Amino acid sequence: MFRTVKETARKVAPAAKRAASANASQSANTNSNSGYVVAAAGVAAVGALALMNENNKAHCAVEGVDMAILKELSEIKKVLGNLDPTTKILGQIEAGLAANPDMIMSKHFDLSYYNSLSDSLKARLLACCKSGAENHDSGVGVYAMQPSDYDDLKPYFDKVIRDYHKIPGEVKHITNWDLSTVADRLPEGGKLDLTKLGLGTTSMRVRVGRNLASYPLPGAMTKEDRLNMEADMVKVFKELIEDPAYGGNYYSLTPGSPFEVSEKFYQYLVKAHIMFKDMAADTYLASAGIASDWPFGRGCYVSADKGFIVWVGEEDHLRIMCMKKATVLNDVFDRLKGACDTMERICGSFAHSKDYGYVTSCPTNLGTGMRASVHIKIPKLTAGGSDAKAKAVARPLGLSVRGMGGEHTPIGADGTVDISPSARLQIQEAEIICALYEGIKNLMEEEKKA
Ligand code: ADP
Ligand code: CIR
Repeated sequence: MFRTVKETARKVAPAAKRAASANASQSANTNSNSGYVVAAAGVAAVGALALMNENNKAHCAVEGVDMAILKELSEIKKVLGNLDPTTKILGQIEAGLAANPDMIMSKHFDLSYYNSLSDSLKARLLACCKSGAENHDSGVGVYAMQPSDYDDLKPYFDKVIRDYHKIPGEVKHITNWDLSTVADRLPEGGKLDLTKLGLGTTSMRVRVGRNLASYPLPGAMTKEDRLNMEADMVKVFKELIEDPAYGGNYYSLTPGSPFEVSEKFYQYLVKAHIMFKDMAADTYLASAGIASDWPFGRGCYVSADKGFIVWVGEEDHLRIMCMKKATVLNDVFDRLKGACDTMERICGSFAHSKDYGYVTSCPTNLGTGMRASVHIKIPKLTAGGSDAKAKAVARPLGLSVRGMGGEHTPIGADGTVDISPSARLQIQEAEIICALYEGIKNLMEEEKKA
């Protein structure tokens, strides 16, 4: 990735050292020019350090760059990193690649593409990459900050998206909720009935991520944006609450809101799988700015029968979901389709990309934004309390395994897990619910064999 920088560094390391020392000794960044020199020197220093790492392995035998200079550059990099955010994040991205070569953000970060961008696009790209730069254990490490990032930074995002979603060619997403178009995958009568797979009453949930076209994505929202968006959504929920088909309540976490709930009630909602967890505790979301200003502008609407829920201010502006303990998957899927249409009619249009479908903060959710899940018990595949075997068996079936409190939480003591089809993009909504039904069938067969 940094080959260009490394080559440059060979040539410019001594000059970079002088420039950096000069700038570091000034009260740096007092004018825009010094900022550029510091950044340029810093990039060279970062490159030289990459070279040093490479050359250490080759017993430090590289012409023109001796160990003394490289050691000094290491010190310079530390100073520069503290002075200049651009230098710091470029260094973090490079270090991320060394620490975790599979991280999608750093794997596709190409310095020559970055250098070809205008200053404003450079800053936008780095803002998107900040989460992975600061969290080297990220799998993906990148979040969009504006719906337009996916188009304006397409040469970068397209690689990220195609890598994560394993799409070899051009991405062209189609939205389609119509189950009659997948009739060949439905059992006779069209019902995805879990009793036919040997299951009883099952906890089912289907959610979609949606963002309002009128606000920046959560990572770039100001506190004022968050409060204004919540106020806009309260107006939407008032309409739902007055509609006998929905009814219910809005619960806010915003201190001082007329809808504010107590900490105890919030914890009850989280435990009941109704409300989202404390985002400030999620380091990926915190680094991305998505968790900023927590808990301002956060809340959730819950319908009278508790089966239709809308989260406000989590990773996406809205997470719209239907939940039910029952046996027929069509119940939650069909209800969600109707509720999404109602929401889109009242909210105005949601952020949408002609190629990538519904726009979400995380490129992993693009397209449908849909996760359709059930809680099922697979005690044999989770014997010993580990989800490792269940995940290994589920992956080739196109399924993700999560814990009982959602992503990054432990599985149930009785072997109950949350399973959902992994695909979100270049798959249609109607296909996702079929994939869940088929996936449950296949996983139950694996459980029997285990
Ligand atoms: P998301 O599904 O929005 O990506 P999480 O994985 O964190 O986010 O899950 C959010 C909440 O939804 C968690 O409380 C999780 O336990 C709950 N949940 C997910 N699927 C189901 C289900 N089938 N039944 C009940 N709760 C569920
Ligand atoms: C990461 O990169 O690991 C986190 N930002 C979370 C990525 C989204 N979730 C996922 O891959 N299932």
